[in-house]
Amino acid sequence: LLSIIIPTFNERQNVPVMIERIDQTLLGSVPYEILFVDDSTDDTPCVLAEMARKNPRVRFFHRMGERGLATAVMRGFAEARGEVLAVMDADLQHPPELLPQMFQAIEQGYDLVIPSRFVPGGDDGGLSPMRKLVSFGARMIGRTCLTKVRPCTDPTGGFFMLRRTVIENVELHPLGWKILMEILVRGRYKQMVEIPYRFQRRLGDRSKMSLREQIQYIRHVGRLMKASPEDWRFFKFLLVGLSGVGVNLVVFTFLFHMLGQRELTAATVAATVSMFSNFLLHDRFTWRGMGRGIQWIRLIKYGLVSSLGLMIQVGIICISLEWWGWHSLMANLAGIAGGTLWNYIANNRWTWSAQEWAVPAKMRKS
Ligand SMILES: Nc1nc2c(ncn2[C@@H]2O[C@H](COP(=O)(O)OP(=O)(O)OP(=O)(O)O)[C@@H](O)[C@H]2O)c(=O)[nH]1
Ligand SMILES: [Mg+2]
Repeated sequence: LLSIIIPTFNERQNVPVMIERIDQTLLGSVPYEILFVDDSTDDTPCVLAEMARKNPRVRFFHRMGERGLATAVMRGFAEARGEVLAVMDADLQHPPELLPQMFQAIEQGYDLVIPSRFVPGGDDGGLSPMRKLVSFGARMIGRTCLTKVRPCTDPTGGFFMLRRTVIENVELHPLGWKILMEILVRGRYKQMVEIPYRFQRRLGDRSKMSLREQIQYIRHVGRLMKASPEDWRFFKFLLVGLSGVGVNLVVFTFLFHMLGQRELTAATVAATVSMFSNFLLHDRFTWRGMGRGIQWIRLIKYGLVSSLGLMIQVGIICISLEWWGWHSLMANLAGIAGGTLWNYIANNRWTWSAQEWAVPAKMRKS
């Protein structure tokens, strides 16, 4: 059984069209139920009650005094009887005609099926240029900050299908709207697939998207980062790096402008001091509790990694300036990104590696 969960907030015009199009698409081919989880303040519940009376496949739940798209979907999960669950918006931006193809993918063994506007054949034409920009920013933030979201090109679309096992006994703590991000990070799935689709223009009624939802989204991403240790560590690494820039500037200003030291001397001392402060902060904050043994050894490793990082940074800048003819600002940014990535990966694997180097058993003294 496929349970199609549709959250509604004041969607009275859209509900009948939605049901009709789902029936036209699925009736006779896939066993299904349609579950509306409604928080409306208008007469949508009356429309839903009428629909549920006429159509045995329709059920609805009206939540009194509650709001929130993600929690509405959670309620849908709890009430659903199906082994396969689908979530979609009520305004027909998500075409119901895609449901059979999604269901087929589940039958083929995929755990999670996500229609995407951003794979070849997809299209997000239904949004205004401004909304497109906001949506692009949101996707980039989510995919940059969260490793598990990265393989998905459309994690904010709100249209997906999954096997119940993906969320069974998983504690979900959604905030705001993007329940799919929550599932991508915390869910139990092995195989995920994306299907291209054309995002439609909103049908009827007003949009419920607001600035408040966008702020909630940022908070939600922060919370998910804390729930995934690697992502959180990388964020702390960047924070410490930023603090290093601050330390460097303060020391340089003090030596050069206030004590009148030579520029090169001031820059060298500033770089050394900021490297020390970065090391101490990484040791106590970024990789807290990860470093084994003597701190001096970690400091030497950190120095080596940083020196190589500097070479990588300069190398990238030279190559992109000389060979590719990039603008100096772009070349510098690419260099910083390359060096930073190297530093993180090398320090994570080597300087603060939680595992001791494995010594073969026969070489170990008994
Ligand atoms: N139950 C419930 N549903 C909601 C709530 N807020 C929004 N929805 C529903 O969630 C879906 C998405 O809302 P939309 O207003 O279409 O948001 P959007 O698709 O990001 O924005 P548009 O492109 O302008 O349509 C719709 O089916 C809404 O009715 C809520 O607080 N509770
Ligand atoms: Mg919509």
